[in-house]
Amino acid sequence: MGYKVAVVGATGNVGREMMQTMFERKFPADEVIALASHRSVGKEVSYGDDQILKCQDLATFDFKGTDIVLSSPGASVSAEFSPKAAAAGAVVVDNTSHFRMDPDVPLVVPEVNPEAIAGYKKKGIIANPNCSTIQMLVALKPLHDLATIKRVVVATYQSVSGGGKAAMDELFNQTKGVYVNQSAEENRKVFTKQIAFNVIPHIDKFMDDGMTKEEWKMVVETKKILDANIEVCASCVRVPVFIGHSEMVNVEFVKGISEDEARNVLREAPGVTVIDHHKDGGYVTPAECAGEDAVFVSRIRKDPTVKNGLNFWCVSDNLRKGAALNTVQIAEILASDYLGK
Ligand code: 2RA
Repeated sequence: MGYKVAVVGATGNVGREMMQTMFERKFPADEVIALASHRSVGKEVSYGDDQILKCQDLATFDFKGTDIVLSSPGASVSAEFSPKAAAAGAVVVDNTSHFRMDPDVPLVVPEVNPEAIAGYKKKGIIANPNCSTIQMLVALKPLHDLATIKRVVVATYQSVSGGGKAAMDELFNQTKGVYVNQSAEENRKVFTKQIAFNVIPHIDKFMDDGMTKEEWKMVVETKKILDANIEVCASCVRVPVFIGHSEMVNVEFVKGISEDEARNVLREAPGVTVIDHHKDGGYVTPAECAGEDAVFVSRIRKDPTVKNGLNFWCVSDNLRKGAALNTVQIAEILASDYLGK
């Protein structure tokens, strides 16, 4: 017998990717229900190669009998409906930011802290971290085990798909517009500045200390998931790429670690693919990682300005490992190790 799974936010970028990922990985689902806001009721979404699901109304859906909810609506929608689903007996794996820092909600990257999943029993909710945190931690975990990380300085280059479908449309329309002399302003709704042929050093809202919330997430989520002693200094930047987040990561360790040791341990690490030839083209770019599951690590090299320092570049499909795949991996562990059908 398999599971009854509801996907909340089924028409969004991540919701669609969740259903695709579940199908590809043969998630043991007997029934999959697509849920969306009232205005998307009846809209069709595909599950696998040949199944079309009609979206049902999240607001009136009765979660009783649903085993697992994969949730990726807006944070305020999740704040309202995830506790309702949990109260009806489902376990919610939530991709929004709403529950991530709740001490009674585990925040999980399966390659890093799968044991934390057991904490779902407190509230019936497991949180999926932010996309930029997930890919960085998949790469940092084996390095931390080897040489203990003291401090991380990271600059991100994040694709527009992290901002949803409207953000992707904005990049597309502004790019097209440039060739027909249309001002970018005419096609600007989501971003604060032109995104086509530009980069924007601002993701999510500004906080009192000048950090953006996206940067803050990388700091606090790293502490919650990997190690509270790690200091993170993050700068998050939106770039005109459709899919795939990139990060240039500088790490300072407590113990000495050579480039080769880092490369070898990363080669063995789950979820990581090392492509690192120190020559033209010997690295992975976001255009090559779209549709892939791995976190790709390249450009591993010493930082000669500190005692135990390394730099590396990592890219990953933010809709897959940064969102849908990580959520489905959590659900897989939940199904096999905890719910036991
Ligand atoms: C972004 N971090 O890329 C968001 C998506 N979760 O905007």
